[in-house]
Amino acid sequence: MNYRFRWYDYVIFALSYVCFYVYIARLEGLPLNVHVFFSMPDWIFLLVAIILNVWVLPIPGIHPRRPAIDKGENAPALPARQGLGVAPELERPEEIAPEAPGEKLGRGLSKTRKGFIGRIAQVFAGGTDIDEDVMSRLEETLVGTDIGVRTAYRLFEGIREKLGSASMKDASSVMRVIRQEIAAILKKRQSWLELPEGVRPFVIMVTGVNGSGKTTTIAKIARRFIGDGRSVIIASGDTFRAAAVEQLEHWAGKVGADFVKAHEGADPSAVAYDALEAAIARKKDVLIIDTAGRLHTKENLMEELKKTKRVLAKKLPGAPHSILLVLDATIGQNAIEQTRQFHKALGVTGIVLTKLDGSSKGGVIVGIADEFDIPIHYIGIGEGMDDLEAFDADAFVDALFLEDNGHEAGNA
Ligand SMILES: Nc1nc2c(ncn2[C@@H]2O[C@H](COP(=O)(O)OP(=O)(O)OP(=O)(O)O)[C@@H](O)[C@H]2O)c(=O)[nH]1
Ligand SMILES: [Mg+2]
Repeated sequence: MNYRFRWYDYVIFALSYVCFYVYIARLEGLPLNVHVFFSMPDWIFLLVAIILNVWVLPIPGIHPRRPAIDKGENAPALPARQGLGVAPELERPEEIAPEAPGEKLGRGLSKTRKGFIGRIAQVFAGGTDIDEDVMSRLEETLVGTDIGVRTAYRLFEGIREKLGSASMKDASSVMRVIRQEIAAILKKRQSWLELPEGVRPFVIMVTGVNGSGKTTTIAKIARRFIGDGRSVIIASGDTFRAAAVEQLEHWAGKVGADFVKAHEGADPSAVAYDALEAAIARKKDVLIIDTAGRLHTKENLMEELKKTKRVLAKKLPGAPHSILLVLDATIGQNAIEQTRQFHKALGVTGIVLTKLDGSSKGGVIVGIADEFDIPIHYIGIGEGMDDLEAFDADAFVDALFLEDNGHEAGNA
C-alpha cells in the first residue's frame, strides 16, 4: 500500500530522532551543545520522540494513514474525513465487508459484457473451426458493436494479422487475441488524475452535454480528493438553471467541499473567475467548475466554454489544468462524435465515462480510446458517491471478459 507523506511528516520524523539523540546523549553523557532543556527530565525527550514517531508512521489501529490518491482499487474505499460535513449516509458502514477487488466493476460492466463481448463470443458458439465464414461473421459483428466502424476494422485487421502469423485456429485462441487487442487499445489511455506538486489550486473544468453526469461526477471526484485530505472548492458555471446551481450546492455540502454560490443568469465565466479568486484566497488544493451542457445552439455552448477557459487562464496562467469531458456510456457511438466536438473546441485533457452500469453500449470506450489520444481518468458505475473508479485498463478488461461462471474468457 502506498501512503502519502507530506513534507512536514519528514520534518517531524527527523525531529523525533533529534529527541532520541538528546535522550541518549544525556543518559550517556555524550557531547551536547544544547543547554536550554537542561532543567527537563530525560524521559521527556524519550516521550516526545515516541509521540512524534507514532504521529508519522502508519500504525494500524493507532494512526492509519491515508493511502495515496487514485491508486486503483484502493481509492474508492477511502473513508471521508470527519468533521467536513459529510452526510452519514455517504459513509461506508464499518461492518459491511468491502467487495473483493473487481467484483463491483464486474457487476457494473455486466450489461456491456453481454452486449459487447457476449455478441462477439456468439460468433464462435457453434464450436466450429475458424474458417473464412466465421471470420467474416466476426467482422460484421465487430462493425455492429458500439466501438465505431473505424475501430472495428482496425481491430479486425489486428486480429487477422495475429491469427495469420500463428496457428491459432480455435475459438478460445481467437477470443484471447481479441482480448489482447482490446487491452492494448485501452492501456494506452490509462492515466490517473494526479495533482502535480506545486500547482495550487489545481483547476478542473468539467464539460459534457446535458445529462451526461457532470454534476454527479464532480461530487464523486470531490469526495475522492477530500477523502485523501485535499481541500476542494466547487463552483457552478451552469447558471442557466437555478436547479443546477442548487443541485451542485447540495452535493458540495454532502461531500464537504466549499461552494461558490452564483445566482441564476450570472455570466458563467465571471462565476469561474470569482471561484478561482476564492480558491486562491482560501488556499484550496482543488477547484472544480461545473459547466452548462446545453445552450440555445451547440455553437453558443462551445463559445461559452471557450470563454470560461480563457478567463481562467488569464487569472491563473496554466489554468484550467484539466478539462474533463463527461460522457454518458448509454449513448453508445454518439459519445465518439461528442468527444470529437468538445476536443476540437476545448482541447479535452481527460475523459470520464459514466453510467456504464446502466448501459450495454460501454464498448464505446474502446472506440474512444482508439480514436483519441485523450487519457481516460474515471468510469462511473452507479449513482452512489463511491461508484466512480479510477480507470484501470487491466481490471476493466478482466471484468469485460468475465464469464457467468466467474472465469475469464480469452485469458491466457
Ligand atoms: N446509473 C448511473 N447513473 C448515473 C451515473 N452518473 C450519473 N448518473 C445519473 O445521471 C443523471 C444525470 O446526472 P447529472 O450529474 O445531473 O448530469 P449533468 O451532466 O450534470 O446534467 P445537466 O446539469 O442537466 O447538464 C442523474 O440521475 C445521476 O444520478 C452513473 O455512473 N451511473
Ligand atoms: Mg449538472
